[in-house]
Amino acid sequence: MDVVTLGETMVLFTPESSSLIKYSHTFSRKFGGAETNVAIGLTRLGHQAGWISRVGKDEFGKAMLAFVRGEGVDVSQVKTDETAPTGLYFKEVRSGDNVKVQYYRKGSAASQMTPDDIDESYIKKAKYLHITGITPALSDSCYETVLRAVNIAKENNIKVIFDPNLRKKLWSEEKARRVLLELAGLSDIILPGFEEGKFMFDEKDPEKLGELFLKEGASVVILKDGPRGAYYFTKDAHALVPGFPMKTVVDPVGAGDGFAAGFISGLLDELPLNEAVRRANAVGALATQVEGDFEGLADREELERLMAGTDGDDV
Ligand code: KDG
Repeated sequence: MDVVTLGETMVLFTPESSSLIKYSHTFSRKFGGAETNVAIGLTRLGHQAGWISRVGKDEFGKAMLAFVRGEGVDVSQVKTDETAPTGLYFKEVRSGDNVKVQYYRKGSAASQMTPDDIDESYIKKAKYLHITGITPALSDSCYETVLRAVNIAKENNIKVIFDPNLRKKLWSEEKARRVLLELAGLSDIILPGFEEGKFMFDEKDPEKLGELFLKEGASVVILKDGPRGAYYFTKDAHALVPGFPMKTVVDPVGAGDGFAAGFISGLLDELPLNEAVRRANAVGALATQVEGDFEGLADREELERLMAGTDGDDV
């Protein structure tokens, strides 16, 4: 196994008959969840990824498991919760950067995860553990579950990759800041967005932010700055790696997960840091070109076309 991740995936409904949830009578049913988005991004690039979670004992849970399995992600560690339902969410994209989400995930199956859901031997098989700041926001037991996974990884020299993925709808700002900083302090590689960095440290300068994250103990910090690209920081070097600006953005949700998948893929392929960030920028950019949280994640061919500048040459 290359990467193990844990977190909630939800059934995602997007309006069909109007672009607004309020006026739409029909919705298309998809799936979305930051951690499975990353896992799917990795399998599309030819890596092995496993997902730890819970789904409800309902038709949505069955469909979700079949779907994620079909994308090549190992779902052997996903439990079916006997009582709590699979979580849902609705997403409305008004324009490229104006997205509204409505969650129906309180008390969901995934929010019932406990530290006992983590099989130590499963995490021990991985090269990287990927976590996000969404899972600890779901419940106290989910927070404990993330900590157990991180502790197992650390005891076994498995690198922890942390994407803060701040979701203000899920918890208070004060609690979010405290827990995100705690997890940053336990991680080897941190992938914050620029806004998340500002939120966590109340600092706007990218270089200072990079230093602040490194001081938490990570060896690599990648600060994402949207279409402009991303900065990487280590104790010896830092630089901005330019992004791949797209003419339009169809759906920005999942771009950060695409970025994470591209970056981790670069690490697994042992690329130099700047090239791993370039790959991350490319996968993130492609993810914005298609509706859905993970549908636009690239395979190797699509990735190479964008990076070679031949994207769109098929017509
Ligand atoms: O990063 C994209 C995710 O935010 C989306 O897929 C849904 O996991 C999700 C969430 O918690 O919002």
